[in-house]
Amino acid sequence: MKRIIDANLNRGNEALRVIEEITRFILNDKNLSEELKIMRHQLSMVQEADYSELLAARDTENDVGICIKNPDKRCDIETIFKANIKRLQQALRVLAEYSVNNPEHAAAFENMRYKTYTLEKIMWDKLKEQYNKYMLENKKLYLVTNSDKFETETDFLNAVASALKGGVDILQLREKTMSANKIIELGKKIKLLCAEYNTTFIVNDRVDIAYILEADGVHLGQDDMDVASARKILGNNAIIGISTHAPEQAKKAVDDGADYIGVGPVFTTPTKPTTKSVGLEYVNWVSKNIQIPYFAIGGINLENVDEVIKNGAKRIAVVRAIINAENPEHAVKEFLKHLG
Ligand code: TZP
Ligand code: MG
Repeated sequence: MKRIIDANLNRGNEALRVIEEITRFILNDKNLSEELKIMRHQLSMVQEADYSELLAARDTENDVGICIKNPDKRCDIETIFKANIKRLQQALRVLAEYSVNNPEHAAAFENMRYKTYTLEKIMWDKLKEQYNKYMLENKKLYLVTNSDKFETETDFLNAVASALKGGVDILQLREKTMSANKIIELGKKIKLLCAEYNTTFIVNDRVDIAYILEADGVHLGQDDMDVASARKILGNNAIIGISTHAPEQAKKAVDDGADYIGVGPVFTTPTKPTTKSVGLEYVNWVSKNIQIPYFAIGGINLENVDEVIKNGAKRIAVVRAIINAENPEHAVKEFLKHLG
């Protein structure tokens, strides 16, 4: 029992320290930082009081749980935060359960655990507010879905999961022929998958559905709702992207406050048959003239992606070359190699 208490006091303290650093150095939030510091001191006090007994019970070499890591998980502030707040809650829960001989401690641990749930929400909202847009900077590969070619929903979801596993940075739910209700049902499942792989989740066209699904943002076409109205509905933290096909549209999207733009179709594509391709010249123009992130899109595959990159693109969006690939995970990894 002492060994469990010792391990979880350490776990809790370490997780608290990691979270505290986020409040201090990233969110610059003095109050939150203080609150976490107090909690850390409370845990340290328990540790201090029982120090020699806890140390005597320690047996790190024989701890079978040590060094279990998930190499597939990405490593950004969001992930670090989520992992450590969960670690903290688990540690507190274990401490409460195993403090049967000390009801006072058990109650204090439970109290702290409840506090962490409120903290989690507050910190998450703050991180989102501060980081959503910054995080876009580091996102390079954007998968736009199309389930048309799949016989069953399960096959489609498996392909999506495989792509997410490969490391897609953003996923857009784009289902042009589905009813709103079907998109919502499918969207709930896709959102869960995105959460599992920590992938940004965007809804195509429909601000109402993005709102209902609490997506990270919405992608709008030239004939969809304007950016200001979409922001009014989705809030300031939502990521709003706009499809553009010409310099004037790109400039307007920036003026309107879009967070990113789509640039395409670079090549003709059956996925968007009615829109004329804009060619690599437009990619080149945007690279030189537009300061917000942009994703080149349309007919991009592993054979021609280098050409797109040569014209200045740092980010690309893809439908068929990923979702219809025999092995989406592998296709994603190959794209990521090109994007560096
Ligand atoms: N917008 C411009 S091109 C396009 C969209 C949604 C479709 C791109 O599809 P694919 O299969 O990658 O060519
Ligand atoms: Mg659209």
